[in-house]
Amino acid sequence: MRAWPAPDVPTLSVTGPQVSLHDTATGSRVTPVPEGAARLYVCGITPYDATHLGHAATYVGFDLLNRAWRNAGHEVVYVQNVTDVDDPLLERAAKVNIDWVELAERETQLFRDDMTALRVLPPAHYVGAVESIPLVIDLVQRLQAAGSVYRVEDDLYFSVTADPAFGQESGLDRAAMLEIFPERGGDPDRPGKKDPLDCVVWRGEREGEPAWDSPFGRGRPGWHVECTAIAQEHLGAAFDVQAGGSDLVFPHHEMCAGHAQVADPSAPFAKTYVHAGMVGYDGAKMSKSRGNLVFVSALRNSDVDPMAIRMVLLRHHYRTDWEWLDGELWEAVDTLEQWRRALSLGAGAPSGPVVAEVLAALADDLDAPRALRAVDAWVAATLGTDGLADTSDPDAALAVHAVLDAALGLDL
Ligand code: 5CA
Ligand code: ZN
Repeated sequence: MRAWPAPDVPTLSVTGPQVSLHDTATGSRVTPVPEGAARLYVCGITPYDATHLGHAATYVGFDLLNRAWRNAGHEVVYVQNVTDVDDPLLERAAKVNIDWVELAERETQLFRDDMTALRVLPPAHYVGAVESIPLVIDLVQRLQAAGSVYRVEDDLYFSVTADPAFGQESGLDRAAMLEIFPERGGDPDRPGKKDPLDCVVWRGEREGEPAWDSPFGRGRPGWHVECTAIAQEHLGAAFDVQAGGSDLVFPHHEMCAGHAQVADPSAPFAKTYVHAGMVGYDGAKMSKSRGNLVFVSALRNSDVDPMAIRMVLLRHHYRTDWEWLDGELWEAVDTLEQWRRALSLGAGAPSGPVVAEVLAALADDLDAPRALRAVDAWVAATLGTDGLADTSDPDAALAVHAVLDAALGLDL
């Protein structure tokens, strides 16, 4: 699948520090040491209603990792999927009476346009579920060969007990898993299952639903195998970071880890699991099913500067849950005006410390709010909000402009 165009990113004259991240699996801070290129997988959208600000926060959050790694001198191989066939997409298409392929294409294009406007670096491999069906079939066959797959009517299930490490990614106990599972696509009560937590890897054909030929009969991929198969194909085993919103910690990333572990016990799926907090609106998590959404495209259509949207997202640390407030957008519009004014002066307060602080903050578990505070202070000193403008560094604006663009994705 086609990704979106890459923005130009300036190369900085200083190298950033190695990036440390909070790892969900161990609950601790880790500093992944990429062997060769850094390998990153971020779970992509299910394209039936894109792109709300929760999605945008997650993709901008991991864009900071992509940029921090590059600024630390690593090459990055970034992979993202598109769940372009799954229950929620088919249900929405049926509800609004539109062909599911057309709906997926339309929403995926909208997502590309939103990511382009927000200056999110595109993945090297942007991969749809439909185009990955041969990969999924191959993975299901490997899981079968490992004795971890069984049939319930026309559907194939993955047996979670086949993975001795099951639970290691989320760290949840069984009671918590059983509570969350049905809320996130699971079917614990289906008769014939060996364990309520087992998940579908191949869903047999249903009337009125799309289906593809396979050695297990006509059907379509389950959700979790899709990401496992795509990540393994494009990133190999034990890649550096598997990422997504915190709603994917369980069951999605746990199942991905489980599939990979059973298919190839010699290596883990990913070395590190990183999760973004949930963005809410009107008192609840912003979600397609709830309908309390603010869309990036709607803001863009009302002529909101995409850099102001990006700035609001950056004001919140990627791991916190937070609520979208329209007032913060208008504050960001004002702040950008100030920042642009300071940058237009050319000379300004010394750039060395602010550049170093921005890079250090981002390498410290992607602390964008701290990075922005450093820039706020530089702008205040440069404009002399206390009556003492500091223009001691003749090339300050050039250097600050470059780090804002390269590290924070703000092109001002
Ligand atoms: N296609 C699957 C992943 S394979 C999926 O979860 N799609 S999604 O469209 O529902 O979500 C896309 C990404 O946005 C996921 O990483 C998800 O964790 C994240 N996300 C969804 N809602 C929010 C929210 N309210 N706040 C922050 N991130 C969110
Ligand atoms: Zn995924």
